[in-house]
Amino acid sequence: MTNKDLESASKYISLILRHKPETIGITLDEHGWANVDELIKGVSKKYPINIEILENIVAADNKKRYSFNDDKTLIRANQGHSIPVDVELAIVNPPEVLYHGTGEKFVESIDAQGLIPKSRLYVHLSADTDTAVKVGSRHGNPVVYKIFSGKMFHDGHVFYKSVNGVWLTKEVPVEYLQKI
Ligand code: HQG
Repeated sequence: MTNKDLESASKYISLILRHKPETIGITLDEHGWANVDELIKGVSKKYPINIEILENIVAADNKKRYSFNDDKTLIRANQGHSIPVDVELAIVNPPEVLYHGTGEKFVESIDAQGLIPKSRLYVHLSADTDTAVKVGSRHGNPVVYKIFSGKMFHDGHVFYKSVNGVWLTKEVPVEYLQKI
C-alpha cells in the first residue's frame, strides 16, 4: 500500500470507529470496541489491510487516535466519537486554562451560545494554542478561544483527558470563554 492509501484507510477506520460502524456492517460495544477481525474484513473491501498493516496504522497515527486491547482482538478510537460510547475516561482536574480553535464563521454563534459538542459527544480542547490553531484551520480562518477551565472545574464542570491527550468537556458556557 502507498502512504496515500494508508492515510485513506486510516480516515476510513476513523469514520467506522467514531461515527458509522454500519458502513462495514459492524457494531461497537458500549465501550467503543470493535472486533479486530471484523474490522479488517470490512475495511479490506475498500482498502486491503491485514493485522500487520492495521498495527502500523495504529502505531504511526500522528494523533494516536486508536488503541488495541491487551490481546489485540479489539480496537477502538480514543476520542472523537459522535455515537454514544463510553471509552472509560478518567475525570481529571484541568489546567487553569485550555484552548479551543474554531473557524471564524462559527464565532457569532459561539459568542451567543458558548461551545457545544455539535455532532460529537464532547467539546474538544487542547493545552496549547498551536494545536488549537491547527484544529481551527480545519474550519476556515482559525480563531482561538481561551477557556477558563480552572474556574469551570471549580464551578462543577467535569473534564476528561483522552488517552491521546485531548481535553474533553460537555460544553463551555460563554462566561468561561475569551477570544485571543
Ligand atoms: C464549533 C480533530 C457554532 C466548534 C481535531 C467546531 C479535534 C460551534 C465545530 C477533533 C458552537 C465542530 C474535534 C456553537 C462549537 N455554534 N459552532 N455554539 N460550538 N462550535 O470537527 O473541535 O483529526 O466536531 O468550534 O483535531 O473542530 O478528527 O470539532 O469548530 O481534536 O482526530 O463546531 O477533531 O481530530 O467541529 O474537532 P468538530 P473540532 P481528528
